[in-house]
Amino acid sequence: MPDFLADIDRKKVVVRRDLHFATTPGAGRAATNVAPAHTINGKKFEDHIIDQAMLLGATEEWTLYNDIVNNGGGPAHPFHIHINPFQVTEILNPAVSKDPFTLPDPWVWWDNIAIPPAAIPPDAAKEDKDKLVSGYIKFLSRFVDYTGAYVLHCHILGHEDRGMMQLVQVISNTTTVGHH
Ligand SMILES: [Cu+2]
Repeated sequence: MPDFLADIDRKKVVVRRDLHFATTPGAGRAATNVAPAHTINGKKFEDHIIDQAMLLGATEEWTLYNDIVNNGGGPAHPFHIHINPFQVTEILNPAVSKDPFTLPDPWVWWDNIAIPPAAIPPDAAKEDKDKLVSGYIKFLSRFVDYTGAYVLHCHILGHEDRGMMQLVQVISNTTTVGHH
């Protein structure tokens, strides 16, 4: 195993981020003809707007949620980010269990993974039998080598093209300002 593929050191996490993926169903082909909306953290993609900025070399932990919308679970959103792969450490798939699954190390490197939809866990406690729970994915990533802008997005074309995408920018961790 080459050194650069060694597991990310959790103790080096400097930033934690939560990203919420949400699909609001449309009104279909009814007279109103409202298109579904696909958002991340409540907004659609906007060109030139940087949604996530980080320093080169930073280690971060991200949690991606598949939100409950209109008392329902949406589709699974296959999350994809360019440039740097990530290591998934924890998954909550509420269609399977109310308890998250912790992945044993050594972890797998991913560049695409589905965020499980919200569901009522089959093993929910009696008082939670009608409570939807958001699915989530937790991962560690390092922003190595590359400075500049790129994107993360849902890999379902109809979702990303309707706005389920964000601009990411990795910023140099050195300064060009000298001392006098
Ligand atoms: Cu999607």
